[in-house]
Amino acid sequence: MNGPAHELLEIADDVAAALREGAPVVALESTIISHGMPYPRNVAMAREVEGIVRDHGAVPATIAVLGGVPRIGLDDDALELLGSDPGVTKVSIRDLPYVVARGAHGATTVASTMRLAAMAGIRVFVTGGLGGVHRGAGTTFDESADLTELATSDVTVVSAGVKSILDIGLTLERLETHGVPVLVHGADEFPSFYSRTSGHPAPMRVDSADEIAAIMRAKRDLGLRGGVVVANPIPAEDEVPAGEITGVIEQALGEAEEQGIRGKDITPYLLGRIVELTGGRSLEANIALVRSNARLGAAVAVSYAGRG
Ligand code: PSU
Ligand code: MN
Repeated sequence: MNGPAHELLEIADDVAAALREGAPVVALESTIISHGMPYPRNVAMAREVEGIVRDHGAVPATIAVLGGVPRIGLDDDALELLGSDPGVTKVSIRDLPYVVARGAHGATTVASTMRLAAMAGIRVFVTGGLGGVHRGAGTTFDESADLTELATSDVTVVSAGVKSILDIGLTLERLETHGVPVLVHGADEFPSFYSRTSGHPAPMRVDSADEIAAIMRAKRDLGLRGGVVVANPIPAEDEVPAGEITGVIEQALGEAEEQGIRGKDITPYLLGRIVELTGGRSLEANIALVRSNARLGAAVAVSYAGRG
Protein backbone atom coordinates (compact mmCIF):
# COMPACT_ATOMS: atom_id res chain seq x y z
CA MET A 1 0.00 0.00 0.00
CA ASN A 2 2.73 2.39 0.95
CA GLY A 3 5.30 0.84 -1.34
CA PRO A 4 7.17 2.22 -4.32
CA ALA A 5 5.60 3.48 -7.53
CA HIS A 6 3.13 0.98 -8.86
CA GLU A 7 3.16 -0.14 -12.50
CA LEU A 8 -0.50 0.79 -13.02
CA LEU A 9 0.15 4.45 -12.24
CA GLU A 10 1.12 7.05 -14.80
CA ILE A 11 3.34 9.56 -13.03
CA ALA A 12 4.06 12.92 -14.68
CA ASP A 13 7.73 13.51 -15.49
CA ASP A 14 8.28 16.37 -13.03
CA VAL A 15 6.62 14.41 -10.22
CA ALA A 16 8.61 11.25 -11.01
CA ALA A 17 11.86 13.22 -11.05
CA ALA A 18 11.06 14.86 -7.69
CA LEU A 19 10.18 11.50 -6.13
CA ARG A 20 13.43 9.96 -7.40
CA GLU A 21 15.46 12.79 -5.86
CA GLY A 22 13.53 12.82 -2.60
CA ALA A 23 12.38 16.37 -3.39
CA PRO A 24 9.10 17.66 -1.89
CA VAL A 25 5.86 16.66 -3.66
CA VAL A 26 2.30 17.60 -2.67
CA ALA A 27 -0.68 15.53 -3.83
CA LEU A 28 -3.98 17.29 -4.67
CA GLU A 29 -7.40 15.66 -5.08
CA SER A 30 -9.79 15.94 -8.02
CA THR A 31 -13.28 15.40 -6.51
CA ILE A 32 -12.96 18.94 -5.15
CA ILE A 33 -12.57 20.04 -8.81
CA SER A 34 -15.25 17.87 -10.44
CA HIS A 35 -17.84 17.64 -7.67
CA GLY A 36 -16.85 20.22 -5.07
CA MET A 37 -16.94 23.52 -6.97
CA PRO A 38 -18.75 24.89 -10.04
CA TYR A 39 -17.11 25.39 -13.46
CA PRO A 40 -15.06 27.43 -14.35
CA ARG A 41 -13.92 28.52 -10.86
CA ASN A 42 -12.99 24.91 -10.11
CA VAL A 43 -10.43 24.79 -12.93
CA ALA A 44 -9.02 28.21 -12.05
CA MET A 45 -8.71 27.08 -8.41
CA ALA A 46 -6.95 23.85 -9.43
CA ARG A 47 -4.38 25.74 -11.52
CA GLU A 48 -3.85 28.42 -8.91
CA VAL A 49 -3.30 25.88 -6.14
CA GLU A 50 -0.71 24.04 -8.23
CA GLY A 51 1.05 27.39 -8.68
CA ILE A 52 1.02 28.09 -4.92
CA VAL A 53 2.56 24.68 -4.20
CA ARG A 54 5.29 25.37 -6.79
CA ASP A 55 5.95 28.88 -5.45
CA HIS A 56 6.51 27.35 -2.02
CA GLY A 57 9.12 24.88 -3.19
CA ALA A 58 7.22 21.65 -3.86
CA VAL A 59 6.02 19.85 -6.98
CA PRO A 60 2.20 19.59 -7.22
CA ALA A 61 0.66 16.25 -8.21
CA THR A 62 -3.06 16.46 -8.86
CA ILE A 63 -4.47 12.93 -8.91
CA ALA A 64 -7.36 11.49 -10.98
CA VAL A 65 -8.24 8.48 -13.11
CA LEU A 66 -8.28 9.33 -16.81
CA GLY A 67 -9.30 6.76 -19.40
CA GLY A 68 -8.95 4.12 -16.70
CA VAL A 69 -5.37 5.12 -15.84
CA PRO A 70 -4.60 6.48 -12.36
CA ARG A 71 -2.59 9.62 -13.10
CA ILE A 72 -0.26 11.32 -10.64
CA GLY A 73 0.31 14.86 -11.90
CA LEU A 74 -1.97 16.37 -14.54
CA ASP A 75 -1.58 18.88 -17.34
CA ASP A 76 -3.87 21.86 -18.04
CA ASP A 77 -6.09 19.92 -20.47
CA ALA A 78 -6.71 17.22 -17.90
CA LEU A 79 -7.71 19.82 -15.29
CA GLU A 80 -10.09 21.40 -17.80
CA LEU A 81 -11.67 18.03 -18.56
CA LEU A 82 -12.10 17.19 -14.88
CA GLY A 83 -13.69 20.56 -14.22
CA SER A 84 -16.10 20.57 -17.14
CA ASP A 85 -17.00 17.04 -18.29
CA PRO A 86 -20.18 15.79 -16.59
CA GLY A 87 -19.14 12.22 -17.42
CA VAL A 88 -16.41 12.29 -14.77
CA THR A 89 -17.61 10.13 -11.86
CA LYS A 90 -16.75 10.49 -8.19
CA VAL A 91 -14.30 7.77 -7.27
CA SER A 92 -13.72 6.62 -3.72
CA ILE A 93 -11.79 3.44 -2.83
CA ARG A 94 -14.56 1.01 -3.75
CA ASP A 95 -15.02 2.68 -7.19
CA LEU A 96 -11.35 2.44 -8.24
CA PRO A 97 -11.46 -1.07 -9.81
CA TYR A 98 -14.63 -0.22 -11.74
CA VAL A 99 -13.33 2.97 -13.41
CA VAL A 100 -9.95 1.37 -14.12
CA ALA A 101 -11.49 -1.75 -15.70
CA ARG A 102 -13.92 0.33 -17.77
CA GLY A 103 -11.31 2.79 -18.98
CA ALA A 104 -13.44 5.60 -17.55
CA HIS A 105 -12.67 9.05 -16.12
CA GLY A 106 -12.90 9.48 -12.38
CA ALA A 107 -12.32 12.28 -9.89
CA THR A 108 -10.68 10.94 -6.76
CA THR A 109 -11.90 11.70 -3.22
CA VAL A 110 -9.65 12.17 -0.22
CA ALA A 111 -9.69 8.39 0.32
CA SER A 112 -8.70 7.32 -3.20
CA THR A 113 -6.28 10.24 -3.63
CA MET A 114 -4.53 9.17 -0.41
CA ARG A 115 -4.27 5.59 -1.62
CA LEU A 116 -2.88 6.53 -5.04
CA ALA A 117 -0.51 9.08 -3.47
CA ALA A 118 0.80 6.41 -1.08
CA MET A 119 1.27 3.99 -3.98
CA ALA A 120 3.36 6.65 -5.74
CA GLY A 121 5.39 7.40 -2.59
CA ILE A 122 3.89 10.85 -1.90
CA ARG A 123 3.54 11.65 1.81
CA VAL A 124 1.76 15.04 1.87
CA PHE A 125 -1.67 15.83 0.42
CA VAL A 126 -3.56 19.14 0.40
CA THR A 127 -7.32 19.49 0.12
CA GLY A 128 -10.24 21.61 1.36
CA GLY A 129 -12.41 19.47 3.62
CA LEU A 130 -12.32 15.87 4.79
CA GLY A 131 -15.21 13.44 4.62
CA GLY A 132 -16.34 11.88 7.88
CA VAL A 133 -19.27 10.61 9.90
CA HIS A 134 -22.55 11.96 8.53
CA ARG A 135 -25.21 13.33 10.83
CA GLY A 136 -27.66 10.52 11.56
CA ALA A 137 -25.00 7.87 10.90
CA GLY A 138 -26.41 5.93 13.85
CA THR A 139 -29.18 4.79 11.55
CA THR A 140 -27.77 5.33 8.03
CA PHE A 141 -24.25 3.96 8.76
CA ASP A 142 -23.02 6.71 6.41
CA GLU A 143 -19.35 7.21 7.15
CA SER A 144 -16.91 8.35 4.51
CA ALA A 145 -14.24 5.90 3.35
CA ASP A 146 -11.90 8.86 4.00
CA LEU A 147 -11.85 7.67 7.62
CA THR A 148 -10.86 4.06 6.96
CA GLU A 149 -8.27 5.28 4.48
CA LEU A 150 -6.79 7.61 7.09
CA ALA A 151 -6.38 4.47 9.20
CA THR A 152 -4.54 2.76 6.37
CA SER A 153 -2.45 4.97 4.10
CA ASP A 154 0.64 6.74 5.34
CA VAL A 155 -0.19 10.22 4.03
CA THR A 156 -0.52 13.54 5.88
CA VAL A 157 -3.69 15.34 4.78
CA VAL A 158 -3.89 19.12 5.18
CA SER A 159 -7.50 20.37 5.26
CA ALA A 160 -9.55 23.14 6.90
CA GLY A 161 -11.24 20.54 9.08
CA VAL A 162 -14.66 19.05 8.63
CA LYS A 163 -17.79 20.84 7.40
CA SER A 164 -20.73 20.82 9.73
CA ILE A 165 -22.73 18.97 7.06
CA LEU A 166 -21.10 16.13 9.04
CA ASP A 167 -21.15 15.23 12.72
CA ILE A 168 -17.80 16.73 13.69
CA GLY A 169 -17.71 15.20 17.18
CA LEU A 170 -18.36 11.69 15.91
CA THR A 171 -15.80 12.18 13.14
CA LEU A 172 -13.16 13.09 15.73
CA GLU A 173 -14.13 10.01 17.78
CA ARG A 174 -13.68 7.75 14.76
CA LEU A 175 -10.29 9.27 13.96
CA GLU A 176 -9.22 8.55 17.53
CA THR A 177 -10.45 4.95 17.25
CA HIS A 178 -8.44 4.54 14.06
CA GLY A 179 -5.28 5.87 15.71
CA VAL A 180 -5.04 8.92 13.46
CA PRO A 181 -3.20 11.92 14.93
CA VAL A 182 -5.33 15.06 14.50
CA LEU A 183 -3.17 18.19 14.58
CA VAL A 184 -4.65 21.68 14.58
CA HIS A 185 -2.33 24.30 13.14
CA GLY A 186 -2.03 27.45 15.23
CA ALA A 187 -5.27 27.10 17.22
CA ASP A 188 -6.74 25.38 20.27
CA GLU A 189 -10.05 24.52 18.61
CA PHE A 190 -10.77 22.12 15.75
CA PRO A 191 -12.03 24.17 12.77
CA SER A 192 -15.25 23.58 10.83
CA PHE A 193 -14.14 24.52 7.31
CA TYR A 194 -15.91 27.89 6.78
CA SER A 195 -15.31 28.82 10.38
CA ARG A 196 -12.31 28.69 12.72
CA THR A 197 -14.45 27.23 15.48
CA SER A 198 -16.51 24.07 15.96
CA GLY A 199 -16.97 23.79 19.71
CA HIS A 200 -14.51 20.86 19.73
CA PRO A 201 -11.06 21.36 21.26
CA ALA A 202 -7.97 20.61 19.18
CA PRO A 203 -6.86 17.04 19.93
CA MET A 204 -3.26 18.24 19.47
CA ARG A 205 -1.99 21.71 18.63
CA VAL A 206 1.02 22.44 16.40
CA ASP A 207 2.43 25.82 15.43
CA SER A 208 4.73 25.21 12.49
CA ALA A 209 5.34 23.07 9.42
CA ASP A 210 8.56 21.81 11.05
CA GLU A 211 6.59 20.51 14.02
CA ILE A 212 4.22 18.67 11.69
CA ALA A 213 7.13 17.14 9.77
CA ALA A 214 8.73 16.05 13.08
CA ILE A 215 5.50 14.27 14.05
CA MET A 216 5.43 12.55 10.64
CA ARG A 217 9.01 11.34 11.20
CA ALA A 218 8.25 10.15 14.73
CA LYS A 219 5.21 8.25 13.47
CA ARG A 220 7.28 6.65 10.72
CA ASP A 221 10.08 5.73 13.13
CA LEU A 222 7.54 4.16 15.49
CA GLY A 223 6.32 2.00 12.61
CA LEU A 224 2.74 3.30 12.95
CA ARG A 225 0.49 2.80 9.96
CA GLY A 226 -2.02 5.28 8.62
CA GLY A 227 -2.34 8.97 7.97
CA VAL A 228 -2.12 12.23 9.86
CA VAL A 229 -4.85 14.88 9.80
CA VAL A 230 -3.64 18.48 9.81
CA ALA A 231 -6.54 20.87 10.33
CA ASN A 232 -5.57 24.37 9.22
CA PRO A 233 -8.22 26.90 10.27
CA ILE A 234 -9.46 29.20 7.51
CA PRO A 235 -7.73 32.63 7.72
CA ALA A 236 -9.84 34.93 9.95
CA GLU A 237 -10.41 37.46 7.16
CA ASP A 238 -12.00 34.78 4.93
CA GLU A 239 -14.24 33.19 7.55
CA VAL A 240 -17.99 32.87 7.04
CA PRO A 241 -19.40 33.33 10.54
CA ALA A 242 -20.85 30.10 11.95
CA GLY A 243 -24.17 31.89 12.53
CA GLU A 244 -24.45 32.65 8.84
CA ILE A 245 -23.66 29.18 7.54
CA THR A 246 -25.58 27.06 10.07
CA GLY A 247 -29.02 27.83 8.65
CA VAL A 248 -27.82 27.21 5.11
CA ILE A 249 -26.41 23.81 6.06
CA GLU A 250 -29.63 22.87 7.87
CA GLN A 251 -31.65 23.84 4.80
CA ALA A 252 -29.40 21.87 2.43
CA LEU A 253 -29.56 18.81 4.70
CA GLY A 254 -33.37 19.06 4.82
CA GLU A 255 -33.61 19.27 1.04
CA ALA A 256 -31.28 16.30 0.57
CA GLU A 257 -33.50 14.27 2.87
CA GLU A 258 -36.71 15.39 1.13
CA GLN A 259 -35.31 14.52 -2.26
CA GLY A 260 -34.09 11.11 -1.12
CA ILE A 261 -30.45 11.87 -2.04
CA ARG A 262 -28.31 8.97 -0.81
CA GLY A 263 -24.87 7.42 -0.69
CA LYS A 264 -22.08 8.96 -2.71
CA ASP A 265 -24.36 11.71 -4.05
CA ILE A 266 -25.00 13.28 -0.64
CA THR A 267 -21.71 15.16 -0.20
CA PRO A 268 -21.63 16.66 -3.76
CA TYR A 269 -25.30 17.63 -3.44
CA LEU A 270 -24.72 19.44 -0.15
CA LEU A 271 -21.58 21.20 -1.40
CA GLY A 272 -23.38 22.47 -4.52
CA ARG A 273 -26.45 23.57 -2.60
CA ILE A 274 -24.40 25.49 -0.04
CA VAL A 275 -22.72 27.46 -2.85
CA GLU A 276 -26.15 28.29 -4.35
CA LEU A 277 -27.74 29.23 -1.05
CA THR A 278 -24.89 31.55 -0.04
CA GLY A 279 -24.88 33.22 -3.46
CA GLY A 280 -21.28 32.14 -4.00
CA ARG A 281 -19.97 33.47 -0.68
CA SER A 282 -19.11 29.97 0.53
CA LEU A 283 -17.20 29.35 -2.70
CA GLU A 284 -14.91 32.33 -2.07
CA ALA A 285 -14.24 31.06 1.45
CA ASN A 286 -13.62 27.57 0.08
CA ILE A 287 -11.06 28.84 -2.43
CA ALA A 288 -9.34 31.01 0.19
CA LEU A 289 -8.91 28.11 2.58
CA VAL A 290 -7.53 25.84 -0.12
CA ARG A 291 -4.92 28.50 -0.93
CA SER A 292 -3.94 28.68 2.71
CA ASN A 293 -3.77 24.88 2.94
CA ALA A 294 -1.56 24.74 -0.16
CA ARG A 295 0.95 27.10 1.48
CA LEU A 296 1.06 25.05 4.68
CA GLY A 297 1.14 21.69 2.85
CA ALA A 298 4.04 22.78 0.65
CA ALA A 299 5.95 23.94 3.73
CA VAL A 300 5.33 20.58 5.42
CA ALA A 301 6.53 18.68 2.32
CA VAL A 302 9.66 20.87 2.16
CA SER A 303 10.40 20.32 5.84
CA TYR A 304 9.74 16.57 5.65
CA ALA A 305 12.09 16.29 2.68
CA GLY A 306 14.75 17.94 4.86
CA ARG A 307 14.97 21.02 2.69
CA GLY A 308 13.38 23.47 5.11
N1 PSU B 1 -15.96 17.91 1.98
C1 PSU B 1 -15.72 19.14 1.51
N2 PSU B 1 -15.35 19.32 0.21
C2 PSU B 1 -15.19 18.25 -0.63
C3 PSU B 1 -15.42 16.93 -0.12
C4 PSU B 1 -15.79 16.81 1.19
O1 PSU B 1 -15.86 20.11 2.26
O2 PSU B 1 -14.84 18.43 -1.82
C5 PSU B 1 -15.21 15.73 -1.02
C6 PSU B 1 -13.81 15.13 -0.81
O3 PSU B 1 -13.36 14.61 -2.04
C7 PSU B 1 -14.10 13.98 0.16
C8 PSU B 1 -15.43 13.52 -0.36
O4 PSU B 1 -13.14 12.97 0.12
O5 PSU B 1 -16.13 14.70 -0.67
C9 PSU B 1 -16.18 12.68 0.66
O6 PSU B 1 -17.26 12.07 0.04
P1 PSU B 1 -18.04 10.91 0.80
O7 PSU B 1 -18.67 11.60 1.98
O8 PSU B 1 -19.05 10.39 -0.17
O9 PSU B 1 -17.00 9.90 1.19
MN1 MN C 1 -21.14 8.11 2.29
